[in-house]
Amino acid sequence: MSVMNLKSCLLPGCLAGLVFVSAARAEKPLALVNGDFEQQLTGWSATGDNGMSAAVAVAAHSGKLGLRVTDASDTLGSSVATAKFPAVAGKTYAVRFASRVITGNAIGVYLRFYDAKGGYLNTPEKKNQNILRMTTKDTAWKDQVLKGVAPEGSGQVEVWVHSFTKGQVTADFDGFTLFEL
Ligand SMILES: [Ca+2]
Repeated sequence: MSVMNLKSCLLPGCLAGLVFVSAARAEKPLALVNGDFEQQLTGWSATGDNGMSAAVAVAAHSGKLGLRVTDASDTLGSSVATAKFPAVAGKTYAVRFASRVITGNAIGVYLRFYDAKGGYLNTPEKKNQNILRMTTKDTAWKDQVLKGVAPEGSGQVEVWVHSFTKGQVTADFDGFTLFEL
């Protein structure tokens, strides 16, 4: 912006214009329910979790509860997923959360897109998985963000917290929010 334009921006009309541009670029929050685990696992699906995930006080980053995943198996993994939200092919989605590792690194947060028939569009075979994998260094609470572009044919998106079948890990998560950018 030139000095001339900056000066003209002192006028109320110009400022209103800036606010408008800013609003047009705003992220669109998706209605992820209970991303802070204050209502236990309400709104999350723990099907196939093998009893590894729980909302507990010791895992709280904010509020009173957070999600602790305790995976002490080399042959089973955990699974908690949000509801599925409408997704538009080509658009970028971002999940934000806080996490820390107690021990291990065999765990990640995924953004998974589905087609209209409920089929997975992100697979190891397609090499297009959106995964933010924890590292053993992440022992302090850290704000994380994982972004993913909805592939062709996308109809829905979900956030999935999954510890791997191979490997053991204990990790905490809290404060999930999901946005369409
Ligand atoms: Ca919390």
